[in-house]
Amino acid sequence: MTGHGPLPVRPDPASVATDAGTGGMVGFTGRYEKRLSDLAGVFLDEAARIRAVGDGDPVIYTVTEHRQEESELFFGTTRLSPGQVGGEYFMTRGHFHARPDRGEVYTTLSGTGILILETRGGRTAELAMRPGATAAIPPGWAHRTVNTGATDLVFSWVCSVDAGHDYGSIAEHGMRRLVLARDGRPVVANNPRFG
Ligand code: M6P
Ligand code: ZN
Repeated sequence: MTGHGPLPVRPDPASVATDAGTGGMVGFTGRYEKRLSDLAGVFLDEAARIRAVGDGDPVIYTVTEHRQEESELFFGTTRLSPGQVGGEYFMTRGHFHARPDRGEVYTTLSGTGILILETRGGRTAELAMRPGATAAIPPGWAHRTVNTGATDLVFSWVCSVDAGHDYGSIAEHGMRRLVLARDGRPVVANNPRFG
């Protein structure tokens, strides 16, 4: 006897194959889709969103995750379709983490886009997403991804299991910056709904 207590339970090491083009993961533990009908209030032009829901309600993004019992981290992929609603590119809902001391890491696997970030105190940042780009999202920064390309935007992410999602304030008035398509190119602009 050494006098030490029992060792804590730890997960076994695991390697998970991810398809960079689709975000598919072998042996994923969870998956969900968001269609345009799930994204009320996300786009400035709500009438355009409702029209597009009537025209077939496309899948906007799919989140696939791998979560192990007893691990403090989990990871996954998000595949975001190309397209626009009312002159804004398809995007995720965007969220703060419920825990203000938890960040996240994104690595773009395929496609191109913009990662929109902001703090509650009003700092903003936009980071280019292209294959191989890894973004450090610090604690306290809300994050939303926007697909500005003509193909799927696929990225992998790693996060603490206890980070949690806080959608409240962004669902209410959006983020400070939005990405508009002007003459076929992405332009970052101030959100007139904010504030
Ligand atoms: C990324 C991660 C997930 C997040 C997903 C969709 O994959 O940040 O935690 O859930 O994007 O974004 P949202 O939850 O804002 O709709
Ligand atoms: Zn997050």
